[in-house]
Amino acid sequence: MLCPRLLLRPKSTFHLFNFCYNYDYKHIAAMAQSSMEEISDSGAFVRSASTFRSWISRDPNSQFPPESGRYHLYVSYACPWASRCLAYLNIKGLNKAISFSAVKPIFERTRESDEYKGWIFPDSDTEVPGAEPDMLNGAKSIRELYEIASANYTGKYTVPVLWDKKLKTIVNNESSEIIRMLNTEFNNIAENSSLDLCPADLKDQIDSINEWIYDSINNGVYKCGFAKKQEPYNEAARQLYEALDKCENILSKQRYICGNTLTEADIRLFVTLIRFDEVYAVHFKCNKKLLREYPNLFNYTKDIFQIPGISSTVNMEHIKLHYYGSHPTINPFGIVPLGPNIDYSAPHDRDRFPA
Ligand SMILES: N[C@@H](CCC(=O)N[C@@H](CS)C(=O)NCC(=O)O)C(=O)O
Repeated sequence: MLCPRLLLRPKSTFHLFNFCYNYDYKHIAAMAQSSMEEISDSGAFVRSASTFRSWISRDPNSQFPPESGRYHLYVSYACPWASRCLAYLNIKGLNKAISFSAVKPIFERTRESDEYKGWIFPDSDTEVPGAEPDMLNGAKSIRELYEIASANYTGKYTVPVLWDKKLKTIVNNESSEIIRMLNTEFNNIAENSSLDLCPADLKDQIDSINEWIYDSINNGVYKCGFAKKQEPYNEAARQLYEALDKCENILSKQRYICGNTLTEADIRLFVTLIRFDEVYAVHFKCNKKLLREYPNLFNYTKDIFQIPGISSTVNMEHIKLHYYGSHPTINPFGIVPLGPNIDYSAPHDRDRFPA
């Protein structure tokens, strides 16, 4: 049975994760090695909480101070959660201070002794353009990194992973927290330190917008795609389109989702929108309406894509190969659809609003 506390309005998605984790969802979370296994008895996808939750902080007593060259971000270009961290590295001007590398796009067996398929590093730089071997730890998979960080780890082997080269451990694997750290804690090092994507006067508004956008859109597309019964799919799709309509309405009146200033909420929304027509519309059955049928959302997506530093975080080849190639229960033959190949660098009309 699905956690009855889900029926209550949670204060934040973080609380929602923990309520579920602490209640009858525990048995699912404890066993799940991969998101696709996180299915409740009612057939709904229920994502479990991330495990490593330490903070890089300028606090003098911090175990993880913000030192240049100390941290590494492991990502997949396919993953929206990892891509938002990558977007922050670029727009905050942190690429010299924090290194990153990307895994191969399609899940593969990580070990001969069991069946788990997950993120794998290539053997060479040339095997899959964009993906790199793990030069730091010589790991063959993201799973191995989790095992270096915690010998008894049982849980999902997800990206992003924010890695501490000095202590050889995972600092944090929760993207919503990683982006907050990148926004504030490296400002002595960041080339674009004046950019504040979560200013104090907008924080409450950003938090409350993030909450419904996460639940209905970012995670909502996964709830549509991973549902194993019709009813949870119907409900997730209903909520998804209600939220997209709401965004379309907001964006008909202002340039960005929190007003006329770019904020964290835009980066978080963007990573889902950019994947929408190419992947989610087909693979996750989010086809009631396409992104390009929403004039404001579509132009907004182009607008964010064209911010310097964002387009290089969008590797559509990896994105399509991953989703269509890594979920055999959804797409058994791994066929990657040809289209629609949207050009997000084409002109947009968002300059009609003051920025
Ligand atoms: N809460 C995490 C979610 C990360 C996540 O689910 N990543 C997916 C890729 S999009 C993953 O690595 N999945 C691996 C698996 O399910 O085995 C975050 O936002 O950082």
